[in-house]
Amino acid sequence: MFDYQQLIDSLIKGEKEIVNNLVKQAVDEGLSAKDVLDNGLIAGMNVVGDKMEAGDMFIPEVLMAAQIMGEGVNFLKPLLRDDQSAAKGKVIIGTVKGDLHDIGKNLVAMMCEGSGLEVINLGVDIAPEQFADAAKENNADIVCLSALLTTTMPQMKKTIEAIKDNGLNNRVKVLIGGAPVTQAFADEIGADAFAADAGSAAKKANQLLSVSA
Ligand code: B1M
Repeated sequence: MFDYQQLIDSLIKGEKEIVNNLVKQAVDEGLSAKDVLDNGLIAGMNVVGDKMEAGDMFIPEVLMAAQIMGEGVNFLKPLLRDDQSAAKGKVIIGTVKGDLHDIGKNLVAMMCEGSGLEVINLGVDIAPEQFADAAKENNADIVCLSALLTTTMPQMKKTIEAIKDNGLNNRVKVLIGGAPVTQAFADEIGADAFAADAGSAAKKANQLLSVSA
């Protein structure tokens, strides 16, 4: 029986080699990549979050955990894509202006790819106009916005306005999320959808596509 707690503890302690070996061991034991992601890496990062919040972990340790998580996610990524069929739609994703958090955003990108969508990941600290330009240039169906700071959430509304100003709002749907983001906030700023986690974000993106088809 695979010991998820050992994986979580090693992620928190920044034990890169051990985490890499445990992720591989879990997959070799036949556990699904999504389970290893959800119950191991994301669960571990959520504990990191709680410890940071409680002042028990500090930025350098958090960054180390984030970097180790990224390596584990890269190992799992090819296993998460459930088919090689043509992309069902095109998604632009990024973290909003002023915000450098990308762990969750990259998980959303990966789950969307894994569900058969083509994903263009703009990175972090992305201005509203950059999102709108990328959506136009790539003829995108969906723009995904991530924010982890209450101080950067207003950039989501500015991005929705920039998309409207580019005459894209009939064609492009906006899906938002991030730890402080809520459905109520999405309704308030006129986003088309909100998702609380990466798995539901991929589902919501596919639902938005089928609605606009
Ligand atoms: Co920062 N940070 N951080 N941080 N950091 C938080 C977010 C914070 C909650 C910690 C705390 O103090 N309590 C707090 C924000 C408070 C607030 O405004 N609400 C905070 C702060 C204050 C800061 C700094 C200001 C600290 C400082 O410098 N004084 C600074 C800001 C820098 C900036 O952005 N300008 C800062 C910096 C950092 C690091 C860069 C060091 C690092 C990020 C590394 C990186 O991303 N490459 C970092 C980290 C790691 C965290 C915590 C510990 C973990 C965040 C994380 O990755 N969680 C975080 C504490 C916390 O969240 N409790 C914290 C794991 C990840 C899988 O979850 O990102 O929520 P999450 O993603 C989930 C869902 O939200 C959802 O799916 C994901 C997976 O299920 N989701 C979406 C995410 N995006 C979505 C988009 C969607 C749909 C769903 O649609 C498009």
